[in-house]
Amino acid sequence: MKTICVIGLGYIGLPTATVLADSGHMVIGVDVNEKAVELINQGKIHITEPYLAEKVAAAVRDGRLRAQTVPAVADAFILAVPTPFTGGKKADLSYVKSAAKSLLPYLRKGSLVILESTVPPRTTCDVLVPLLAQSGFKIGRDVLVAFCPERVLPGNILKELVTNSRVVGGINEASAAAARELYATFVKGEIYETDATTAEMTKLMENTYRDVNIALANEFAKIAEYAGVNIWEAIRFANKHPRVNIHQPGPGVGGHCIAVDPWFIVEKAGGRAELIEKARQINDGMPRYVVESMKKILAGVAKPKVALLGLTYKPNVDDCRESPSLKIAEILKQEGFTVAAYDPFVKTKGAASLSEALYEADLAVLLVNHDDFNFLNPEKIGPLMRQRLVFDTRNALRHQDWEAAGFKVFVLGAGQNLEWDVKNQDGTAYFAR
Ligand code: SAJ
Repeated sequence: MKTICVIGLGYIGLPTATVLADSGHMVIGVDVNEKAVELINQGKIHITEPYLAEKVAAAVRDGRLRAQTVPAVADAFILAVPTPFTGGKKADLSYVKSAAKSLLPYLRKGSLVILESTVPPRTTCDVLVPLLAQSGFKIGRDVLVAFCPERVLPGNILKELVTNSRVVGGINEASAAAARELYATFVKGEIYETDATTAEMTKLMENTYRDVNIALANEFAKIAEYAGVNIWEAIRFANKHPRVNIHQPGPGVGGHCIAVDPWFIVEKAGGRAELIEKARQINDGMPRYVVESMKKILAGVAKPKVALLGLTYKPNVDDCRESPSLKIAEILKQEGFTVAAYDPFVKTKGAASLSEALYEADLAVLLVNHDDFNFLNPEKIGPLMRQRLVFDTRNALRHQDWEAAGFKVFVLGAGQNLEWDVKNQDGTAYFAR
């Protein structure tokens, strides 16, 4: 049993704190947000993540987790603070720096400091270590330091924290070994030891791999529209190949990880990250592309009203950070559309109800495939709308049901309606659907 101070009680820090408490450690959670600290000490939470509320309540009740606004003396410190952008798509390390400074008075001989926040390569060695050295301790001998990235999927964090494998990157072997010992108390997956910079790069490569793959899917979707192919079908078939795993196209990439982390590589790559940068641009361009598609669907409609279904960055979460839906809403408003939006997970933005959003709309657009939207009933929705037009950017709706209810269905990446109609004036259908 160790005393562990987790600095930053957000989407990563708070679940990590509860899992550590669950494994028998004494955990002190630290956050500058007084409201969050107060809530946690009452056994409540300020974010949404399945099973987290119960876990926090139990850990606080058992006296294994308490929250406060300043660090305390501990055997290990885990830094899980945000690393957003500064202007110019560069990593803002100010939270990492202030967290590191805040723990200086509490370091003791034998302390272990672990950085979990995603950072550009070399940050642990070039930024964190010099800061910690201000304590007067010999870093790497008296105080051990490691970079141990989280790789959990929002929506499934508590499970993945335990089952995923971990990469622990020490500034030296003693640091990596100490970090491994700590994670081994709750991680059931493999734990791989390496150096801190390799671990930083590994984390960034994981999310960049996904971003580039999604960009490829989005590019395929645009080409499919042009060529009269249904991309969803084509990807499904291509992925039957044993060594192919094309991702899913969509209205863009959101969230605080995949849409951000590739830029941390670009920042340090000295112009070598050409594909990575291009992929970011392609994914960032998708909201505009989706709006252009809507404009084609609604060509000739006076003062169109669009109902956006889904505001979060991905299904079944309440997180709207970097959400493509918000960008789409913004562009539509700039273009003079009347925009309504509904999201069952977001009560603070958009319409209060689905029917309010759809009322007298000319086009319904599915942007996020929340499970709740499986229950959309086109028979009921049709009479609410001014026109029966639906645009599915996730290929998630049951299109036959919508067609049966009198809707004209448009699907992102399905080349039956959009570019194809525009490009082919001879009236010949490329292939019947
Ligand atoms: N998306 C697509 N097409 C796809 C997959 C995703 O358009 O085929 C979009 C989603 O709609 C969403 C965005 O990408 O807007 C990102 O969603 P996600 O579910 O892929 O990932 P995140 O951002 O929730 O979590 C990622 C995960 N990284 C990887 O899968 C490599 C997670 O394991 C990381 O821990 C997390 O980033 C993080 O914290 O870095």
